[in-house]
Amino acid sequence: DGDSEIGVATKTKARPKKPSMYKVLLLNDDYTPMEFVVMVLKRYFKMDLEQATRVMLHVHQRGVGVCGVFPYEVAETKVSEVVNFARENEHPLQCTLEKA
Ligand code: TYC
Repeated sequence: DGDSEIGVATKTKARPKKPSMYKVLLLNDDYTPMEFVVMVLKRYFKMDLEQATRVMLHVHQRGVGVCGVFPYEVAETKVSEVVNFARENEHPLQCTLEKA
């Protein structure tokens, strides 16, 4: 009588969403030495000296800059590592996250 659902295909295939991406931002301040910021960018964001210097100067001049874009957990870890490293060295450097 037409009520049977036998053979009716439904699209329920599991499709894990791609993870949301987050920008890791570096903020300018008046006290953190330029060489320290360059070292941070090389160490935690795998930049070479030229890239790191360019990003550091951008932040110095504009107030904020992007270090990289990562899945949430990676971005969070980078922020923690950078802030911990700065505090260990008694610098006020600020690093934060923003949804990309
Ligand atoms: N403004 C700092 C100085 O003149 C250098 C600096 C650059 C600090 C980038 C933080 O995220 C920063 N020593």
